Amino acid sequence: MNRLTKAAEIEFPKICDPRGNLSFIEGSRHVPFPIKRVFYIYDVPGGETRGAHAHRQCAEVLIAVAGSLEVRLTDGKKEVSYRLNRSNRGLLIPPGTWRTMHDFTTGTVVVAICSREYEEEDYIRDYEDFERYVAALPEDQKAIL
Ligand code: T46
Repeated sequence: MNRLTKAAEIEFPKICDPRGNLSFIEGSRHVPFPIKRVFYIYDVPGGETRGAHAHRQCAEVLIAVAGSLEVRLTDGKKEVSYRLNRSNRGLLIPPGTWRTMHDFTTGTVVVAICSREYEEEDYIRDYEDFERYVAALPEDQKAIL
Protein backbone atom coordinates (compact mmCIF):
# COMPACT_ATOMS: atom_id res chain seq x y z
CA MET A 1 0.00 0.00 0.00
CA ASN A 2 1.55 3.29 -1.05
CA ARG A 3 0.62 6.91 -1.73
CA LEU A 4 -0.61 6.02 -5.23
CA THR A 5 -3.42 3.85 -3.84
CA LYS A 6 -6.69 5.71 -4.45
CA ALA A 7 -8.79 6.93 -1.54
CA ALA A 8 -12.10 5.13 -1.91
CA GLU A 9 -15.24 4.11 -0.11
CA ILE A 10 -15.46 0.39 0.64
CA GLU A 11 -18.67 -1.51 1.29
CA PHE A 12 -18.54 -4.31 3.85
CA PRO A 13 -20.78 -7.38 4.02
CA LYS A 14 -24.08 -6.78 5.82
CA ILE A 15 -26.07 -9.70 7.18
CA CYS A 16 -29.63 -8.64 7.96
CA ASP A 17 -32.13 -10.72 9.89
CA PRO A 18 -35.05 -9.93 12.22
CA ARG A 19 -32.58 -9.59 15.16
CA GLY A 20 -30.75 -6.71 13.44
CA ASN A 21 -27.74 -6.29 11.16
CA LEU A 22 -24.20 -7.64 11.37
CA SER A 23 -21.17 -6.52 9.34
CA PHE A 24 -17.68 -7.98 9.43
CA ILE A 25 -14.21 -7.10 8.18
CA GLU A 26 -11.35 -9.49 7.45
CA GLY A 27 -7.83 -8.19 6.85
CA SER A 28 -6.55 -8.46 3.24
CA ARG A 29 -10.07 -9.41 2.14
CA HIS A 30 -12.41 -6.54 2.95
CA VAL A 31 -9.61 -4.03 3.55
CA PRO A 32 -6.55 -4.07 1.24
CA PHE A 33 -3.98 -4.84 3.96
CA PRO A 34 -3.39 -7.17 6.91
CA ILE A 35 -4.92 -5.52 10.01
CA LYS A 36 -2.30 -4.46 12.58
CA ARG A 37 -4.37 -2.17 14.81
CA VAL A 38 -7.90 -0.98 15.50
CA PHE A 39 -8.79 2.20 17.40
CA TYR A 40 -12.04 4.05 17.88
CA ILE A 41 -13.14 7.59 18.54
CA TYR A 42 -16.29 8.45 20.50
CA ASP A 43 -17.83 11.08 22.82
CA VAL A 44 -16.60 13.84 20.51
CA PRO A 45 -17.94 17.21 21.72
CA GLY A 46 -20.07 19.15 19.21
CA GLY A 47 -18.03 21.38 16.89
CA GLU A 48 -14.75 19.56 17.59
CA THR A 49 -12.26 18.78 14.80
CA ARG A 50 -9.84 15.85 14.94
CA GLY A 51 -7.07 14.55 12.72
CA ALA A 52 -5.08 17.29 10.94
CA HIS A 53 -2.16 15.08 10.04
CA ALA A 54 -0.89 12.60 7.46
CA HIS A 55 0.85 9.25 7.84
CA ARG A 56 4.04 8.37 6.01
CA GLN A 57 3.34 4.61 5.90
CA CYS A 58 0.09 3.77 7.67
CA ALA A 59 -3.07 3.18 5.61
CA GLU A 60 -6.42 3.38 7.37
CA VAL A 61 -10.05 2.61 6.79
CA LEU A 62 -12.46 4.80 8.79
CA ILE A 63 -16.00 3.63 9.51
CA ALA A 64 -18.77 5.61 11.21
CA VAL A 65 -20.31 2.59 12.95
CA ALA A 66 -22.79 4.98 14.59
CA GLY A 67 -23.68 8.58 13.75
CA SER A 68 -21.92 10.55 11.04
CA LEU A 69 -19.02 12.88 10.33
CA GLU A 70 -17.27 14.59 7.46
CA VAL A 71 -13.73 13.54 6.51
CA ARG A 72 -11.70 15.96 4.39
CA LEU A 73 -8.67 14.67 2.53
CA THR A 74 -6.01 16.59 0.70
CA ASP A 75 -2.91 15.52 -1.19
CA GLY A 76 -1.57 19.06 -0.85
CA LYS A 77 -3.08 20.07 -4.20
CA LYS A 78 -6.71 18.99 -4.27
CA GLU A 79 -9.25 18.51 -1.46
CA VAL A 80 -12.08 15.97 -1.41
CA SER A 81 -14.62 15.38 1.31
CA TYR A 82 -16.70 12.39 2.31
CA ARG A 83 -19.71 12.13 4.60
CA LEU A 84 -19.43 8.87 6.54
CA ASN A 85 -22.85 7.82 7.78
CA ARG A 86 -23.27 4.10 7.12
CA SER A 87 -22.18 1.33 9.48
CA ASN A 88 -21.21 -0.99 6.61
CA ARG A 89 -19.15 1.49 4.59
CA GLY A 90 -15.59 2.63 5.18
CA LEU A 91 -13.25 5.22 3.72
CA LEU A 92 -9.82 3.96 2.66
CA ILE A 93 -7.18 6.63 3.29
CA PRO A 94 -3.82 5.80 1.71
CA PRO A 95 -0.56 6.89 3.35
CA GLY A 96 0.65 10.37 2.46
CA THR A 97 -2.83 11.93 2.64
CA TRP A 98 -3.67 14.81 5.00
CA ARG A 99 -6.99 14.17 6.80
CA THR A 100 -9.27 16.14 9.08
CA MET A 101 -12.52 15.00 10.70
CA HIS A 102 -15.35 17.49 11.22
CA ASP A 103 -19.03 17.88 11.96
CA PHE A 104 -19.49 14.83 14.20
CA THR A 105 -23.13 14.27 15.06
CA THR A 106 -23.96 13.42 18.69
CA GLY A 107 -23.17 9.80 19.53
CA THR A 108 -20.86 9.22 16.56
CA VAL A 109 -18.45 6.30 16.93
CA VAL A 110 -15.64 6.04 14.37
CA VAL A 111 -13.72 2.79 14.08
CA ALA A 112 -10.33 2.96 12.37
CA ILE A 113 -8.72 -0.16 10.89
CA CYS A 114 -4.98 0.35 10.38
CA SER A 115 -2.20 -1.29 8.38
CA ARG A 116 0.44 -0.54 11.04
CA GLU A 117 0.88 -0.41 14.77
CA TYR A 118 0.97 3.01 16.48
CA GLU A 119 4.22 4.86 15.70
CA GLU A 120 4.29 8.57 16.49
CA GLU A 121 7.20 8.98 14.04
CA ASP A 122 4.86 7.91 11.22
CA TYR A 123 2.79 11.10 11.71
CA ILE A 124 3.26 14.40 9.88
CA ARG A 125 1.34 16.75 12.20
CA ASP A 126 2.41 20.13 10.78
CA TYR A 127 0.83 21.21 7.49
CA GLU A 128 3.99 23.02 6.32
CA ASP A 129 5.99 19.81 6.93
CA PHE A 130 3.35 17.99 4.86
CA GLU A 131 3.79 20.50 2.01
CA ARG A 132 7.56 19.93 2.16
CA TYR A 133 6.99 16.14 2.16
CA VAL A 134 4.79 16.43 -0.97
CA ALA A 135 7.27 18.78 -2.67
CA ALA A 136 10.05 16.21 -2.20
CA LEU A 137 8.02 13.38 -3.83
CA PRO A 138 8.61 12.34 -7.45
CA GLU A 139 6.40 14.38 -9.82
CA ASP A 140 4.08 11.43 -10.59
CA GLN A 141 3.32 10.92 -6.87
CA LYS A 142 2.34 14.48 -5.99
CA ALA A 143 -1.31 14.64 -7.15
CA ILE A 144 -3.14 11.53 -5.94
CA LEU A 145 -6.74 12.66 -5.32
C1 T46 B 1 -5.96 9.24 12.24
C2 T46 B 1 -7.24 9.84 12.67
C3 T46 B 1 -8.36 9.50 11.75
C4 T46 B 1 -2.13 6.16 20.71
O1 T46 B 1 -1.41 6.11 21.73
N1 T46 B 1 -2.37 5.03 19.98
C5 T46 B 1 -3.13 5.04 18.86
O2 T46 B 1 -3.31 4.00 18.22
C6 T46 B 1 -3.72 6.29 18.45
C7 T46 B 1 -4.58 6.36 17.20
C8 T46 B 1 -3.48 7.40 19.20
N2 T46 B 1 -2.71 7.34 20.32
C9 T46 B 1 -2.48 8.54 21.11
C10 T46 B 1 -1.67 9.61 20.39
C11 T46 B 1 -2.20 10.90 20.99
O3 T46 B 1 -1.49 11.19 22.17
O4 T46 B 1 -3.76 9.15 21.37
C12 T46 B 1 -3.65 10.56 21.36
C13 T46 B 1 -4.67 11.18 20.45
O5 T46 B 1 -4.32 10.86 19.07
P1 T46 B 1 -4.54 11.89 17.88
O6 T46 B 1 -4.44 13.29 18.36
O7 T46 B 1 -3.61 11.49 16.76
O8 T46 B 1 -6.06 11.57 17.48
P2 T46 B 1 -6.84 12.04 16.18
O9 T46 B 1 -8.26 11.69 16.39
O10 T46 B 1 -6.52 13.45 15.82
O11 T46 B 1 -6.26 11.13 15.00
C14 T46 B 1 -6.57 9.74 14.97
C15 T46 B 1 -5.33 8.90 14.63
O12 T46 B 1 -4.25 9.27 15.48
C16 T46 B 1 -4.88 9.07 13.22
O13 T46 B 1 -4.04 8.00 12.87
O14 T46 B 1 -5.75 9.05 11.05
O15 T46 B 1 -7.58 9.51 14.00
